[in-house]
Amino acid sequence: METEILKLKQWVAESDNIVFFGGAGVSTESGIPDFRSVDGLYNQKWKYPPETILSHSFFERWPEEYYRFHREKLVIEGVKPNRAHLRLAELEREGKLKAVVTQNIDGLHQAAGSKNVLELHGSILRAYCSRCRKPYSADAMNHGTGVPRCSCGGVIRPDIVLYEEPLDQEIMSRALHYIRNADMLIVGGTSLNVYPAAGLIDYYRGQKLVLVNLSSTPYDQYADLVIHEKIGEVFSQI
Ligand code: CNA
Repeated sequence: METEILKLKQWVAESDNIVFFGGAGVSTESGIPDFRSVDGLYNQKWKYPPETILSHSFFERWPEEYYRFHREKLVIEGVKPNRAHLRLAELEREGKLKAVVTQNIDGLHQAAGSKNVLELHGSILRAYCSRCRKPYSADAMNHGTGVPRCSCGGVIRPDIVLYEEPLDQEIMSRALHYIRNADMLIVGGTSLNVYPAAGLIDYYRGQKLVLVNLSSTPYDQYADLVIHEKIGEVFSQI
């Protein structure tokens, strides 16, 4: 595996137009469980599967149950960016990395110092009223009990894309633009199972598609370099 990491290091040194596309696996080393690993949210006990609770219709129908799950499973106190987030921010400062496209909703790339972060699925650090769209601080939503309500009576919701909801088209097209023009695309910590986000990597046209993921993905066969290691450990060596 050392040879692969050395190759990645060399490619990063040679490139000045890198785009990173990542998912929940980028934050597991910060202590946030992903969905599909053995200790991920899909394998933990809850009344309903996470994709049911995190859906638009469930939120509309059972906001109390949604918020119980949200506060217990999505909000984790004291999390900090790990070596993958920090190195990505550094690569941006060095002028090598042009954008981070993420499926994560935890805000850790920005906490690490990354500026150009395209959040395909939104962020639990922002909230707004589902009726009048007035913005709210995420604090009231992420802490406390019960369903947070707006002064208009509407339910305050997280600024995340729930299942059954469309992605923000402007963010999607910006992500597509960066990926299409990248000379190197590093894909990390994602099972590449969630569409349409995962389909974005089909737009990459270069010769340096790198996958850094603990388990294999449907895209392993198309990649120019595959590293099945922890992403924080890999990024601390490049
Ligand atoms: P996923 O389907 O749970 O896949 C995560 C992948 O990461 C798996 O293939 C793991 O093998 C791999 N992995 C786990 N830890 C590491 C590690 N340390 N190094 C390298 N690889 C690792 O998650 P996806 O992101 O693919 O699925 C998309 C969903 C998950 C998005 O809608 C996210 O919003 C959602 N999600 C986000 C967070 C977060 O914001 N931190 C947490 C949990 C789920």
